[in-house]
Amino acid sequence: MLDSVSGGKKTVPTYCYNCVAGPDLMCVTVEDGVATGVTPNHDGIGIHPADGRPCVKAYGLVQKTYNPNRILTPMKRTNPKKGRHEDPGFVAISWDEALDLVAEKLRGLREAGLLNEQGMPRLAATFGHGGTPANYMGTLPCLLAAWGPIDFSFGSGQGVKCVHSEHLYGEYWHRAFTVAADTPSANYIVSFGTNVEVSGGPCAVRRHADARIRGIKRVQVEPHLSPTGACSAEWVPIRPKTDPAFMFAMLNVMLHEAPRGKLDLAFLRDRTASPYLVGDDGWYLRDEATGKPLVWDTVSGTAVPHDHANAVPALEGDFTVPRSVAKLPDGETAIHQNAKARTAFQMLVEGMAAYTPEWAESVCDVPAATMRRVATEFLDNACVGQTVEVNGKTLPYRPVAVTLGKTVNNGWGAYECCWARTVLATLVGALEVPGGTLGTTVRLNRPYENRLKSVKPGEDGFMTAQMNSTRKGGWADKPKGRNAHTTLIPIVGDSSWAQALGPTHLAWMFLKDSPEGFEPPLPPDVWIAYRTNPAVSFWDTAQLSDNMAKMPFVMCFAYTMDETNHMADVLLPEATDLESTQLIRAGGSKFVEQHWAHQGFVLRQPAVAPQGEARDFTWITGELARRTGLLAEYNRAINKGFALVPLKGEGYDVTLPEDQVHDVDTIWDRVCRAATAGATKGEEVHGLDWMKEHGFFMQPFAREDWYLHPAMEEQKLRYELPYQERLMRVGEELRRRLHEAGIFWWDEQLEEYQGIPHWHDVPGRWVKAVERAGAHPDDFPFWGITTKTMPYTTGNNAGIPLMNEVAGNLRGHGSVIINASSAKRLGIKQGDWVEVSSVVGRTRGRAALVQGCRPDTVVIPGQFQHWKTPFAKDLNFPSLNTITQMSLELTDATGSGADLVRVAIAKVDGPLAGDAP
Ligand SMILES: Nc1nc2c(c(=O)[nH]1)N[C@H]1C(S)=C(S)[C@@H](COP(=O)(O)OP(=O)(O)OC[C@H]3O[C@@H](n4cnc5c(=O)[nH]c(N)nc54)[C@H](O)[C@@H]3O)O[C@H]1N2
Ligand SMILES: Nc1nc2c(c(=O)[nH]1)N[C@H]1C(S)=C(S)[C@@H](COP(=O)(O)OP(=O)(O)OC[C@H]3O[C@@H](n4cnc5c(=O)[nH]c(N)nc54)[C@H](O)[C@@H]3O)O[C@H]1N2
Ligand code: SF4
Ligand SMILES: [Mo]
Repeated sequence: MLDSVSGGKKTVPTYCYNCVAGPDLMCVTVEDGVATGVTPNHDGIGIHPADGRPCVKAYGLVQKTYNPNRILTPMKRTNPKKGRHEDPGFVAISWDEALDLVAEKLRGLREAGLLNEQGMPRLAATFGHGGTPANYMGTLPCLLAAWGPIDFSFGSGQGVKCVHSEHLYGEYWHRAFTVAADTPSANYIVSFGTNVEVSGGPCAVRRHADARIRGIKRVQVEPHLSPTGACSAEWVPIRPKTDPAFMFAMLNVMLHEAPRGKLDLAFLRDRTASPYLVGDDGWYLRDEATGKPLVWDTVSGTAVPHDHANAVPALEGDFTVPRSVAKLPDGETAIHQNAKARTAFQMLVEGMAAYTPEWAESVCDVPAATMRRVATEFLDNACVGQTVEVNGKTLPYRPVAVTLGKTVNNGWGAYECCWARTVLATLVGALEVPGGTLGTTVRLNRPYENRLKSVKPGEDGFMTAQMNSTRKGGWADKPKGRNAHTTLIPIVGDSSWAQALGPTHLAWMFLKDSPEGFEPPLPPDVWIAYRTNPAVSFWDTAQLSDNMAKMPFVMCFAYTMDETNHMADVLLPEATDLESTQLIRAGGSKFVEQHWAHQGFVLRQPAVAPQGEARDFTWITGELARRTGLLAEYNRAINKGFALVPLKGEGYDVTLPEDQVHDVDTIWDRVCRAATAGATKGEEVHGLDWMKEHGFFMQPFAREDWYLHPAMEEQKLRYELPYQERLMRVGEELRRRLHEAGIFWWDEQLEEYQGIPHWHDVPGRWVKAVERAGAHPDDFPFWGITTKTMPYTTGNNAGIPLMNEVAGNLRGHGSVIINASSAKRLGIKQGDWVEVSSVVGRTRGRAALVQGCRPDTVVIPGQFQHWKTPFAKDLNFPSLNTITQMSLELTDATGSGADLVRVAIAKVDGPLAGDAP
């Protein structure tokens, strides 16, 4: 797009990627060098799924730029004591002094050795909010790559409390780091707490609005009526954390009440492990010669390997297999003669037999008839047997999907929910086909830009899986990072994103106490944090802040003061969203509902000059590289592609000399050229100037590439469902390894490794946690939950007044949402101050009385209760994070937890005094 310049006014195209639902296109209006407004980028019409529109949050970027509370010079701490109640005594320093100070520290680390005496990286780094900081940190990834081992163990609110189990199981089963409905083609969606009208950004909102016009039915299952519930066809107020029971009941109806013929039997037979034969001991029966799982061939009436040509495997029946072997844990095998066999599908059918809707009714507090009807509607809308043409290719058409929100797909119960959701899809063949349940992108597998390319044959007829070894000798008995991801979480793997997806709260907790048999890790010598505020976004924030104060040297890239950089030694103010340059990928299929029919690159450019002394991230990084003595390695990393794409490829070479510092525009000009040349096989090469003018470079992305199905069919692969034989074996091996090492505190987590999941009292775990803390469960009779709101992107923009102004129009903003009849019982009226307390703390806010909330649940939207962030700290808003437990017992086998806690609520006179915790 041409910058339209008239008078002193111009329109500058750029992107917003302030939340995981991005990136979205937008333009900035600039008058006489001052940003005065944000508008859609109309050049995105027909290209961007929301036709070039950003969401309300992007409109806050003008205030963000001119926020009078910005940190506009580098600063250093003068008070060596750290803690919430210590004044850091920050003083302004020059860039030279700041960069030298950091570089000297970093050089010292390199001299001492990159790993400390425990074998842990001396340098640690934390980036927040679902990986979005990467879209603002310029070439920092190149310096990180040049550095060597870095510990990404210390989490923020992102990771373990954010869609975490779904990330791990989603990628494992169908390359789905996040999971979405194929909204443009779906007719029926059951959403368990997916607040997509709020959390999905303009792309999702647009897709769902269009789908409603088409007549889609969405059933919103969640304890309080979110805006998503409000614009759904039906709201089902389920008891918190009982979602697995609801989904099990749906499975029960589909497997025990509906005629078999209503299921997609061919899909189950050919694309899943349903026909694999399971012995009485729970292991697959395998072919002796090849070790391949056996199926029962109905043509020959014999057991044959799963990939036997022309076999027609049975889904059900009683079989005896004359000779077979089983693959036991630790590489042992068992030989079976005349083994009795059931299919994996039968294991599923039997496993779900007890979970009738009548059973689930008392667990979920939802009428059995509702669950039965939802299951039946799901089945009736599935269109089993139908096909649709996509770009001339015939694909199955299954317009039904199930989606899960972040308290459902996190923490205990999340395994069961992720499993049940994916099995529901397979029963009607609605996994990864038009209209169905889809993955969006990959992060544990590669390549990131097209998840289809990560589908490759692995073990047992399934696709490859990233798995940390649990074998003797292979298992990481010594953790390589402070959250022990390779030691505790086999399924997270060990790719570049894996560590940040380990049990990142353990890294914080172990700074204080480490459990038996586990050497307490030393803190990192240097911790770097950017666009993250764990002191507000995580659980038990008071304890977390105390632990953070133990970090010996902290460097924060800082926008304003906040609760995390309060603990810093050095603050570096980078040029923010509208002031700096970066090229990123956009389009294809990405997080949430970013499904485009295009794919390419979009530029962020300085619409205005940086405020004060703020400097472009790429400039800061280059200086740090030079002063640390890593310039050549850093430039090499840029050339290799760590800024975005390799600078050399077929037919082009725009690599940079390694021995000199390059300015920001030179680097991004090369990246723009390499990106466009690489995408067009050298036919179109566009530099930074072209990109600044046009904003983005896009090419068509095939719609059929939204779906994994063709890649699975071509390679004759099966989804690893419903039975989890491999996870059972991995779990048993992990149990042995941990016990050999004297670690017994992960035993509850080990129970999660089951072939067919079964119900355990999921909500009861939070009640028990109250007891274990020495309190009486009856004293905390309510559930406390949280929810996102449209104008806020986590705690990222809590300091922007415009967002608060807009949010004032939303029910419950900055308040404690409570059911009106529960409030009446407690003598609480609209607007009264209330205190919500738990075993770890208390928080206060005004009561917002509503009908649309379960009587046993209170909701605290967003993440507030700041004590440092300017403007936000004066709002006196409550936060669930102050009162949510951070504990081992509330951690599931993937290492995640949930934003959920048992609470009491009482009327009080006013806010907490001053800086009370
Ligand atoms: N109560 C509650 N807690 C939650 C959630 C919830 O829904 N409710 N959600 C959870 C989830 S899903 C996630 S992903 C996490 C996210 O939590 P975090 O990963 O910690 O990320 P943010 O809260 O976005 O933190 C952003 C910080 O970056 C600062 N910042 C903003 N812009 C800039 C900038 O341009 N430059 C610099 N240097 N700094 C900037 C902000 O001031 C803020 O302090 O929160 C989790 N915590
Ligand atoms: N506007 C905005 N959009 C965002 C973000 C943001 O901060 N603001 N953050 C982004 C990020 S990092 C993430 S992870 C996603 C998260 O996206 P979502 O998961 O869609 O977001 P939430 O609003 O946290 O969803 C919580 C919903 O779950 C319900 N809920 C709570 N407990 C339970 C339960 O036990 N069972 C059921 N069935 N429902 C329950 C609540 O009622 C609430 O409506 O959003 C992304 N998009
Ligand atoms: S949804 Fe809004 S905040 Fe998130 S990336 Fe898009 S425009 Fe930015
Ligand atoms: Mo998140």
